[in-house]
Amino acid sequence: MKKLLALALAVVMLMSVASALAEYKVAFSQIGQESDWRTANTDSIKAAIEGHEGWELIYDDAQQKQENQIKALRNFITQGVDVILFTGVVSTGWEEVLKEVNDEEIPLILVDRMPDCMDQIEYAAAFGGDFVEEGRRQTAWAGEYLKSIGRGEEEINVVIMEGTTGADAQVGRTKGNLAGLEAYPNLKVVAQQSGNFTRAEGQALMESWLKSIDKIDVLIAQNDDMALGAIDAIKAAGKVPGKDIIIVGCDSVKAAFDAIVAGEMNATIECTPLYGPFVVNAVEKLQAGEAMSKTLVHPEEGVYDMDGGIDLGTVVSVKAADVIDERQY
Ligand code: GZL
Repeated sequence: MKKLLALALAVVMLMSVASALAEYKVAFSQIGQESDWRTANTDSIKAAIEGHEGWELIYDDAQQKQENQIKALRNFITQGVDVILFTGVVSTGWEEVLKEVNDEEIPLILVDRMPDCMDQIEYAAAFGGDFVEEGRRQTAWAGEYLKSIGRGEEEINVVIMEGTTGADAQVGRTKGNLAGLEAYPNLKVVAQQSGNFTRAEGQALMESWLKSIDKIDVLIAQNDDMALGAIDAIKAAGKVPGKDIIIVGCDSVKAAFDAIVAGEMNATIECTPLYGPFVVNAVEKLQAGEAMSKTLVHPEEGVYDMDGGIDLGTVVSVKAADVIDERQY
């Protein structure tokens, strides 16, 4: 009997020590699994949190639905988590629920896509891509490349495959795409439509454009997954991707590097998903009670293409084949 009591006491003590050790609850409201970028982003943040002593990950995948994210945020509040990481599937409609997070004084860390109410809410830190510059780099790359192959005066038809409508990344990249085109008056936009950042929808959209548009010279795809779907459609239509149609993606995921090295894609603009180290740094500072800047931090990002050497002002492209083996996502 005494042995049983001793065992029970040991188990209770172990459980209380374990719960005391895993006492810091880091909640993450993730958008979904729509792209290779998103998968790499989830993996980076999960590994960082689950690999940190004393932290427990509370994770929610919203399957690209805003209503699911709002539910998740309210569940995090009910669970009494210690900090919330948040990226919004779209940029509007968050003020009410994020103010509920503020009212509960749960620190908020904004990653990736920013809510348009970020100036009206309290948050501890913010980290994400410079989407306008990424968009500008896409069209500037196309303009500079065409000039480099002697097509700088030719009337060029451009189609722009946009990301999820209303997402911070889609709004910013579209703004940048159009701003970049101002320097290349021979590049004319003949179609602009959302492929929702997914490969399947990118393929379907390119199939419809190939049927309805006589001459497509350049595809600007606001993420690599849509570009890869479009490549499938271009090949199925008997055209040569990367030659008949110049293809510029965004994200710089591994599959895009493979396509560029294979000659089926021309360039990709980097947008790193590897936010794990940023999250660790921010949450550790929160735990230590250290103040942090609220300035949105943009990571250093590159441009990768078939041959390198395309000067975009803020960056010069690098040959994808030269760095493909060292890529982390
Ligand atoms: C960008 C991110 C975008 C990626 C897409 O930071 O929000 O969402 O470009 C992803 O691949 O779906």
